[in-house]
Amino acid sequence: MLGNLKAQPADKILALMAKFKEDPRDQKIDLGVGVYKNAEGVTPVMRAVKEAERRLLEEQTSKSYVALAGDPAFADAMIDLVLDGAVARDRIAAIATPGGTGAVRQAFELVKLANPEARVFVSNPTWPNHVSILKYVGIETVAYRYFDTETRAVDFDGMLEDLAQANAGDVVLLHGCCHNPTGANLNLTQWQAVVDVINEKGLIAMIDIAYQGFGDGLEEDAAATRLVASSVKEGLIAASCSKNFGVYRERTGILMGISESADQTGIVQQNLNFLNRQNYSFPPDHGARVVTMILTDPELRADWAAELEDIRISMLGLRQQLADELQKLSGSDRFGFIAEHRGMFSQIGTTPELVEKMRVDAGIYMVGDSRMNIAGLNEKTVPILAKAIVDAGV
Ligand code: PLP
Ligand code: TYF
Repeated sequence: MLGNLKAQPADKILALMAKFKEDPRDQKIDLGVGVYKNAEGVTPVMRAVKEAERRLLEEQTSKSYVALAGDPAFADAMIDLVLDGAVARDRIAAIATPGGTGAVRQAFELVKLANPEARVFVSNPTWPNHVSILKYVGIETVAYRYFDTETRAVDFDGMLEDLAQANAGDVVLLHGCCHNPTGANLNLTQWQAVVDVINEKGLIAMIDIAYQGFGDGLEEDAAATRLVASSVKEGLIAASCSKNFGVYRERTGILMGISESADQTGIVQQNLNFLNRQNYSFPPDHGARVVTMILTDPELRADWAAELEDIRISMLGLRQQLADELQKLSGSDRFGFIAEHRGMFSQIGTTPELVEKMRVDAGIYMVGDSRMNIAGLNEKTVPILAKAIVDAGV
């Protein structure tokens, strides 16, 4: 049986991580996987997380199972963080999941259960796992235009034109903020226009929000998700705590299902619990409990928000420094988009050949689609990257 297995496609981002490790050069720069790193190149445990873990270690008296949906207090805290009352609580069903990836997977499985005919519209480009999980679950994917490789901004007319091709019941997957991989985002007027298409055509909104607090601020980054959630009849929201709480390996995320009316919430909740049971029974608890402790303790929450804000500001500073340096070296404004993009990533919009050239010549590791993780830089490496970009002829 096992001899029948065929090789599976590797994850390009994770493969790049391995390649970086093997590179013996001291001056190499890792702009690959989306993990926050401080100026020393360290991915720290956030202060509030350390403190919550310390308390948990002292106070926790049992590690017995919690519940198929996870701890209800986690759901309440996360629904509040993401939606802040935008939708009546009794319309929302939720399950804790292993990371945002788990939430995305369960969302697609729920779509398949509810409407096997539904197609999922995804941005071109999107996070590669969206496409590969859809394929694995057996859902047809349709790409909508999103990134304009000339302007490095959103091709909004193209996006609306493509979404107009969706049929009633199709799902539109949107990145709540900090688009991965491009860094280019819609403004709120554009979000409203997308909501109008969704409602006019009877589409189902699905939001993946993995970087709340990394773009314009905790509340600002949730504004689009709240707008969509409060304006549509039905929707799905997959949220990740990996980045904004820095709990990557704890696998902490949540899937919310918003029903048209409170009468349906029970059956949605029952289906979500069922999906958790089919896939792994009980979701991981440690990260969720830490997140809940932080969000419900005013002091821990304030300290967490302050540290997250420092992280956000540091990435914005690196963006501006890189845009300035590139303007100086290239004598043109064509890299100004780097300061306009938001989140961890910017796609610089060049060819895989030039990305490879920068890797070989200068030890710069960005993903083949020319996505770079801004947090992989520091003040000293920004000029090195800028020079490599200009030298490669980007
Ligand atoms: N969705 C997007 C767009 C992402 O970039 C990520 C990666 O961080 C995730 C979901 C899920 O991440 P995780 O499963 O680590 O929470
Ligand atoms: O896009 C990224 O880099 C992050 C981390 O299979 C990640 O979202 C990358 C690949 C993957 C899971 C997470």
